[in-house]
Formats: sequence, structure tokens, C-alpha cells
Amino acid sequence: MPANLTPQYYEAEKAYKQAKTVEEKISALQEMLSVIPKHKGTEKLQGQLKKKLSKLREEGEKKSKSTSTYNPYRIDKEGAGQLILIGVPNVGKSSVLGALSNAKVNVAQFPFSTGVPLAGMVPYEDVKIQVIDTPPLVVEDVPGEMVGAIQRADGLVIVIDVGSGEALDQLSSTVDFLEGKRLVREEIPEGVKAFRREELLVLANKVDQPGAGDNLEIINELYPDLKIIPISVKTGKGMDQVPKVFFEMLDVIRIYSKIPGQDPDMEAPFVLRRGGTVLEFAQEVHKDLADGLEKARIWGSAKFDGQHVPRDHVLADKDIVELHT
Ligand SMILES: Nc1nc2c(ncn2[C@@H]2O[C@H](COP(=O)(O)OP(=O)(O)OP(=O)(O)O)[C@@H](O)[C@H]2O)c(=O)[nH]1
Ligand SMILES: [Mg+2]
Repeated sequence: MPANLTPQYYEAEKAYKQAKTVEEKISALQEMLSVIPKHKGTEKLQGQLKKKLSKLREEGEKKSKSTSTYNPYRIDKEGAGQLILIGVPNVGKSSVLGALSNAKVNVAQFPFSTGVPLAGMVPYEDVKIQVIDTPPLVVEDVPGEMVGAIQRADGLVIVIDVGSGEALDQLSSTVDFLEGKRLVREEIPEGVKAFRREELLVLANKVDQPGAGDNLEIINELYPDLKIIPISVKTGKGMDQVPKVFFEMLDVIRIYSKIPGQDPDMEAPFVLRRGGTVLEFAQEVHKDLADGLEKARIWGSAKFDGQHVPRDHVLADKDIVELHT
């Protein structure tokens, strides 16, 4: 029986062959399995792919356990979510993180001042967003670990120097690299981690520089599907709105828990994915609570305060929830 493999399959296979790290290979194999036509003619191939995948996963686990392969790009997630800043040398990535967080970033007039990734926590209202500053992107030579870090992040921010005559080139080379590595793509198959162009954020830094306005205009025209925010770390222009935009990129909601008969805890919200339900909230709070959950009362998005809602009720940002077991 012919296998009738699709173009998507061959594309994923090509990515597999080009993959340099175990992580990249795993992700390409996952995709091959997800897009392979499921019928008798491909059963054998599916079996082989699954075998390869489990072998690679074992290899990956062994690697991550041994200290000799310490990966500075693997930063544990904290706070409401993790964003990663990328961009070519000297555009102001470290300056952005330094201005928005307490991270001890290395800022310098010369390029290649950041050697290893560094995370900082950016406050937004009552949550903190983890943002990673990375070494400069040299698109011909990006370490596999960096590709992995981009893939793990919840959101991707490209920084460019819009005061430079090379601003357009900085953006197009970064976007081309991301699309070439298929970290950014139009259609994302089930189970594959990638971003769509619409989900990216471009921080067009150094708008205080002469010529920035003209460069920005050209870039906006050529990349109408990208969200581009003009900023200047130097003058502070546009910086106020950045934490809010970061938060929106995470696509999460904040939920405040309330114990019956007491005031809600408005200090430390729980963070859930957008579309999260009462039951998912209970699971976040405590597994036992979720198991015994009968109903809940909510204040906020409900028709009236204290309304009783079922377990599958979809919550909204800033809802206050009282769980009843
Ligand atoms: N005029 C101007 N200069 C800026 C601005 N933001 C950053 N700079 C300067 O640009 C230079 C590079 O800043 P960094 O934050 O080190 O840039 P980077 O992208 O982290 O650089 P690498 O880590 O080497 O890739 C420094 O001299 C900063 O002071 C800005 O908004 N306006
Ligand atoms: Mg830097």
C-alpha cells in the first residue's frame, strides 16, 4: 500500500534531517508523527518514528541529568509566564530588561556584551512576568540551545534598533531565521510548539535617534502582520505600555481565591491559561480540592456577585472564586 506522504510530512522530515540538537530532533519527529497520514500504508513508518522518538527522549533525559551538559539557556519558568527577548547585536535587548526589571544586565556600547542568557522579573499590576535577555543573534550561527529556549518560551519578543539604517535588515533577518527554523509559522499542527507572526512582539528601540520615524514607517508597511511598538529605553518613550503588552502576550488570566466567610486574598493571584475553568483553578490550588469539588461561587464575570457556577464554568481575568467541596 502506498504511503501517500504529504508535503507537510516531507517538510517536517527535512527539519528532522537538519536538526542539530536532541530537542530539535524530538520536535521535528513529533511533528512528523502528527502530520503523517494515519492508514495501513504508513503503519510501519509510524512505528519506526515512535521508536526513534522514545530513544531520543531517553537520550535527552540522560543528558539533562548529567551536570556536564549544563545548559544556560534552560531557565525554569517563574511568575505569570516566560517571554524571551531576541535580536541582533547592540539593539538594546539588555537595556530593555534592565529598565523593566531588577536584573543585573550587562549593557555596553559595543556589540556582544551579553554572553549568557539572564532572566528578570517584570512587574505588571499584581503579577510578575519572567523575561529572558539573550546573547545577540547571529543568524548564520545560532546555538541549538537558543532554538530550544525560544521554543520553550510562552512568548517571543524581537528587539531592533530603529534608529539604525539597518533596522529593516535586522527585523527581516530575524524573522527569516525564525521562519527558517520553523519557530514562527503560519499553520501550527497539533502538538507542535511554534508561534504565529501575529503573536510576536517587535520592540522598535531607540526612537530617540534621528531617522527612526522614517525607518519605522517602512517597517510598518512591510510587516503589517507584526505588532510593532516604538520605544526608547534612553528617554523612556513608550516604555510604560510594555509590561501590559507582555502580560497580554501570555494569554493568561488572574484568579483570586476566597475562603467561605472570609475576604478574598487579593495579594497573590493564581494564574491560569485563558479559557481556564473553575475545575482547572481548583487543580491549581490543590489536587484534593479538585477531587472533591462540587460547585463554586464567583465574583466578577458572573451575572451577579456570589453567583453559583458549575465546575466547567469558564473564568475571566480578575474573577474571585470560592470553592465548595
Ligand atoms: N540612543 C539610544 N541608545 C540606546 C537605547 N537603548 C539602548 N541604547 C544603547 O545601545 C547600546 C547597546 O545596548 P545593549 O542593551 O547592551 O544592547 P544588546 O542588544 O543587549 O547588545 P548585545 O548584548 O551585545 O547584543 C548601549 O550603548 C545602550 O546604552 C535607546 O533607546 N536609545
Ligand atoms: Mg545584551
